[in-house]
Amino acid sequence: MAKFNRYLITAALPYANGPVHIGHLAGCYLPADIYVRYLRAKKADVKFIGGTDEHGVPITIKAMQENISPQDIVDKYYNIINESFAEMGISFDIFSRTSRPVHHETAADFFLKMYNDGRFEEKESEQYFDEVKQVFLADRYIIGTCPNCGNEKAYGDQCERCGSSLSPEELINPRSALSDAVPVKRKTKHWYMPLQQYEPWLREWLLEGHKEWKNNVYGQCKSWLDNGLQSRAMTRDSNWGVKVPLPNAEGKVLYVWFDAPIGYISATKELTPDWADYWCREDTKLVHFIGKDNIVFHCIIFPAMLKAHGGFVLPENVPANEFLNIEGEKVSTSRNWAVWVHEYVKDFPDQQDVLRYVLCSTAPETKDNDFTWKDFQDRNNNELVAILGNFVNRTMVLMHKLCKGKVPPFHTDVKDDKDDAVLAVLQNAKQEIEDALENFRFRDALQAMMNVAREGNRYLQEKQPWILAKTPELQEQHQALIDNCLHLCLQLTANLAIFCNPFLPFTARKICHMLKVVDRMLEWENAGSLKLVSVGYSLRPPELLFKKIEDEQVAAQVEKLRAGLKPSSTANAEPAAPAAASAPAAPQKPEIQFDDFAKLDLRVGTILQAEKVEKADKLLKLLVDIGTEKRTVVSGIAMHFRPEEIVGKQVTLVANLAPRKMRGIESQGMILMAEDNGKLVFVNPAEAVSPGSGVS
Ligand code: B3M
Ligand code: ZN
Repeated sequence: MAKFNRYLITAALPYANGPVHIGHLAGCYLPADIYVRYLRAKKADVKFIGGTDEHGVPITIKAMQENISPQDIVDKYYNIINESFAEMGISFDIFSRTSRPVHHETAADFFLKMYNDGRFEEKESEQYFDEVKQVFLADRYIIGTCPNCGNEKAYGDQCERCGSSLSPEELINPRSALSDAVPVKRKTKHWYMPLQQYEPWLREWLLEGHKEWKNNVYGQCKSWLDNGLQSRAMTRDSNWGVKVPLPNAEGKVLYVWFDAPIGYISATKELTPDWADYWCREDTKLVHFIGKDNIVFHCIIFPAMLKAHGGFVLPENVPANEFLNIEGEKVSTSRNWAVWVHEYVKDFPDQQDVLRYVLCSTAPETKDNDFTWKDFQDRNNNELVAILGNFVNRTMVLMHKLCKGKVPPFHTDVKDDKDDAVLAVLQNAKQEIEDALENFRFRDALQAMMNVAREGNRYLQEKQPWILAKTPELQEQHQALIDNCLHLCLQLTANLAIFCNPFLPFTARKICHMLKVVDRMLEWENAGSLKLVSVGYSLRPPELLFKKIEDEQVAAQVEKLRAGLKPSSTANAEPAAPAAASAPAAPQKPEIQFDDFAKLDLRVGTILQAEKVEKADKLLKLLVDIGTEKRTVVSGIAMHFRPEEIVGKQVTLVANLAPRKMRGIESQGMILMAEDNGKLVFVNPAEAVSPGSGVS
């Protein structure tokens, strides 16, 4: 810790081609903000850098789809994104844009320095060109038949059916994803960074030097390095982006993944004339918060660029999160399967901390995780309302009732073991929260904070000051004990404000308001103190910190999700953003023997009836004809199909799976489904067969 005198914290720059959803928040913006708020409370010298990524194919594609200029696209979404973050309390010191002149200049200079130092290879190659749209087709903007599995919709960088990594040249019958035209080959020149030259250095710096990085991050980096690095083009043919600052480079721009991370530097420049203190001094701790699809760029390519350029600090950590799914399915922006932040803040005004709490509690820190509206409601009602809100409210109400609205004194002569125990809880919590936050274990830190409120409730329950004050006579007799209990509960409440501040900044401020203390009380050095509210001080009336979320609100959100779902028809499918140099496909399961396979009894069946299962959003109850009999099957596909549209369809059934009760209905088998990026498709024979036909 002592090694660092200042902190530079970055959160990935979202593409300005759409609004942000809760997966973005959970993936990197919320953890980054929690970390930064904690550092600020510790009075650390910290800058929190953000902004939008406004270049690259994701932007130009969106512009073509909406038939407006790229500039209009980025202007529109910059505003929406910026506002969403502000509303959620993501406290950037600056939220910049890569389209600003300071960035174009910074990125061009960075490139030029590397160019002058001989860091690039200049290579001419033939690439596919769309004559209709007049653009070169990189990566995902070219579609064709996969040479390995025959999938007719494989992309130029990857086949999503068989997972193989491809180059555009390998596709059979290539077509432009933009115009459907058959592309032609054209010669084009680009500047490549020979990443393989940085491999020994990367191994030493990262694999040897940063074994403390999260397993998911370290593992991905190791596998990239073990697979061997190759030269990678750092320029593209396009009119949208940072122009390549060389003569005769008309129509060439910097590759978006070259310019975007430099955006962190440009934004710092825009923020402060002291930017170089943060970027160039060894005692700065640089931390990049990102989602898992950005790992290779932040852990391998950008560090190699920084190294090649020279003079900059390198990231000290890159605590990337995995993905957050929604209601059991992958987020898909093209299918509109997402909870949008700008809509959440409208639907749940003044409840930003609820979302912050839920997303932090279920943060995909080590593996993908699921967000469900039911869980959102449960965590609000059973944790925020019932534990934290309840403790603070009881404390305030009782203090007003039994101590005349003033902070009561603490009488050491009647102090007991229970008082000591609650004090110990406070001290331990401080340490626990610090340790967890400093090691990017945000869920654990949040739990430790909530434990303080839990213990507070337990303490109140043990002391029962309302019983001690049952009659005026009793109260008079017990006033010292009552005072002690509420004095400690008030100090605990003030400490809870400090502890919850990084996670729940709006709540922390509400507590400060009730206690009539200024925000400065929230400084971390005050944590653990028993002198946060002064004896005799009169406090404001209690106000509820959280309110119950009703079943109807949750049902409305689930309905909204389902109603907004767009079919993923391939005709107007939006090409996904170029994958992070093709993310590794799901690993194959361990090998099995033929005998293992032969145990499965697979049969084709026809769906005779389908209906929704009451009170189960995801389930459909099906009646399936398998020739010899009719089976009832409960299947988790209700989010994907309306019952009436699947009656009559043929499906493949695992007929010998042990029956299982779901929502009181016995399910007698399982239906096979293929999953394509969150979309489910029945696995059925290529032509109709008689029900009961075996599959082997
Ligand atoms: N815009 C990718 C993304 O939004 C990219 C991040 C840039 S961080 C420098 O996931
Ligand atoms: Zn394939």
